[in-house]
Amino acid sequence: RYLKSQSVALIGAGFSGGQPKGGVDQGPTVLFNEGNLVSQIKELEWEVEVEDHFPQMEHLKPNHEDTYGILKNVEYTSKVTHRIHDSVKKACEDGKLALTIGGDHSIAIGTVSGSLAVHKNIGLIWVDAHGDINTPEVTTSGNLHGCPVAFVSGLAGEVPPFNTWLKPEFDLSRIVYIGLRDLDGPEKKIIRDNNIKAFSMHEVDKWGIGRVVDAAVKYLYETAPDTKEHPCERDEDGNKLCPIHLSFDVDGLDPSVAPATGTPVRGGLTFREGHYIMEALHQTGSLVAVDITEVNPELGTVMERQTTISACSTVDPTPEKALQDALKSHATGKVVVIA
Ligand code: 6HN
Ligand code: MN
Ligand code: MN
Ligand code: MN
Repeated sequence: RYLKSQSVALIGAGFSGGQPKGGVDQGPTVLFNEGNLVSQIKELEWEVEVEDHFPQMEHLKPNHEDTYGILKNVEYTSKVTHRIHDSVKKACEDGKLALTIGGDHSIAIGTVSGSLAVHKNIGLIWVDAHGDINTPEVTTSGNLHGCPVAFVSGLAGEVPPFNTWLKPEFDLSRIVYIGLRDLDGPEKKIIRDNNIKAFSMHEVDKWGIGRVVDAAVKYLYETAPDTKEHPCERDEDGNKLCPIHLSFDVDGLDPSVAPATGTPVRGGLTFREGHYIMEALHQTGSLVAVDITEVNPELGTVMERQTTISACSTVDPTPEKALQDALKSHATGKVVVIA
């Protein structure tokens, strides 16, 4: 519907400057190499064009004087997310699925603003234990991976040098959270005051992941802005539709499923709940952009790292594989991934 071909623009965004732990910059490398992401996507009959950014960014280095108030690495993160923005925007203009592999979640400043630049009525599904909506005033860590939703929506205000390129035009009525269970106090207030749609783990327990994903998609479709300038597509019955961007933080999954991540929180999504989200969103036919973030292969044991990589793969190398092969046509939902 929104894509011009079965084609993925795979964007490697191995960036760790949005938080203090090393290793998360190696996410794309291990998912491409150990996780065989490219060949797995090709097996599902998608064309893949790989764009690995970070090698070209080596001259950009963190620097302890690079701060804005309590925020750390602002100039560094601004430069990197601007490049990611340009890549995602280009992929969307070309009608390809923009699949960005992080990197910490600050990269979403680039991915969300990039897809929004092309798809004005896009809806965003944010799978995460955390809200990532801290502003420069309320963050206590100063880590930018806790702030991307505030940056793209303008809640963060004018932060140099982001304000030289970032148009903070994302409307907070266009995000739905799934999997929340660790919000900072001020984030709870921001979510309440802005009436943001959120399904925490409590709602996943209560309704089941099937109903939660249905309700999330229905909400984004029904509330999509439909203007003369940017009219919505419609289904056969005349109901509004909109493009969808999924930003998937692996810490949305339970630490037993994805232990190799910087800020794990117990009580998360199961392996199947993660895959179900991917399958169901694929079936909508409206996905235009996907981010997989916060895979940190240096955290945890070798086993834990493999468990995490496998949770992010298109095809699981366990007995479940036989079943997935049998269901292939429908398993293309996993194109992307991930858990
Ligand atoms: N993530 N709310 C905490 C902070 O530092 O602002 C944790 C953020 C985690 C961010 O997991 O993408
Ligand atoms: Mn630009
Ligand atoms: Mn996150
Ligand atoms: Mn998180």
